[in-house]
Amino acid sequence: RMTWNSYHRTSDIWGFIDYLAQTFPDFCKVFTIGQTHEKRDIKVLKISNGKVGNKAVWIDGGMHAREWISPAVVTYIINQLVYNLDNEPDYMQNIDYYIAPVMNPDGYEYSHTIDRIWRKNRRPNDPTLSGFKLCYGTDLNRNFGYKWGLGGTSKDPCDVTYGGTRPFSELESKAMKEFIQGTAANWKAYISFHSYGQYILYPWGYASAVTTDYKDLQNVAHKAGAAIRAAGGPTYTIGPAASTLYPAAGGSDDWAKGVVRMKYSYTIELRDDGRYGFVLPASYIQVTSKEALAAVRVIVEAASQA
Ligand code: 0X9
Ligand code: ZN
Repeated sequence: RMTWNSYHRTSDIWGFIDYLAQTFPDFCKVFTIGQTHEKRDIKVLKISNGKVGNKAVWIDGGMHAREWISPAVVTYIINQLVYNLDNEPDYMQNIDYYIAPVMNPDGYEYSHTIDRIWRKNRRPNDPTLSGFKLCYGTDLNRNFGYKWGLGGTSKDPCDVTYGGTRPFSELESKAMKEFIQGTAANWKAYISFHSYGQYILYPWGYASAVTTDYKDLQNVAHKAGAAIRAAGGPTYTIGPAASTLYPAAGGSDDWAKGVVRMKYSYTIELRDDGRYGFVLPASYIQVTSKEALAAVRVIVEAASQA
């Protein structure tokens, strides 16, 4: 059973979305989009009222293993969409949601069992690339194929920001790419939940430049920030990722925007401001989820009009 008073393991989260698909087959469907190096499934839940003409929104969590608040918030959003959509505005009801709560299951499990602050996936790297030292994992948020390998990416497989040997070298990022590009959906928004720092970031992340439509993304981000505060949350810092946080190429948000052309592409860095950092106590799950849901409503409304 899913709760929002503690952090859950991957198998619980898969059990939760499989249960929803079984219980509400007209409304929920699970896609297993791939498997990890350690043979765990990577799953996406589609939630849709089936109306023709719905726009599509992608939401993911758990790309970075140690950011436990991210899968917790994403499962909260799933629960709200499945059990309370009637009480949401019309624009929330007429959307096809594709939601991947744990994009990096191997890393997430490793952070629960062995190393709480693990970030990358868990595929072993070629030791000849790092002076014959065996190092594990690629940073999935440096492995996407838009301006891959530019600033903020390491070529050393032992580093936490190692970008991989080529774009989509990793099973997780490749599965996501193939599913998104292979699905005939009218993609309008991309939301990736990370932590921590309380930011709403939009492209570009690879370098300090903005998109031609950045005003639209900025306006919606500011509305989302206001909605977070109205929900009782703190002030989230807003801006283009590279100039607001740091330049980092190969991010999923840049690929969603630059290649798939999902107009409203965001990375949301959830709580907190650094007091607990990645090790955010579970007592913060519900407040963080409520404010994240408020931000999602604003982005979905914009997507519905795009
Ligand atoms: O560095 C990242 O991947 C993200 N921050 S985190 O602390 N969660 O690791 C920020 C990514 C912002 N987007 C891009 N740089 N494309
Ligand atoms: Zn992250």
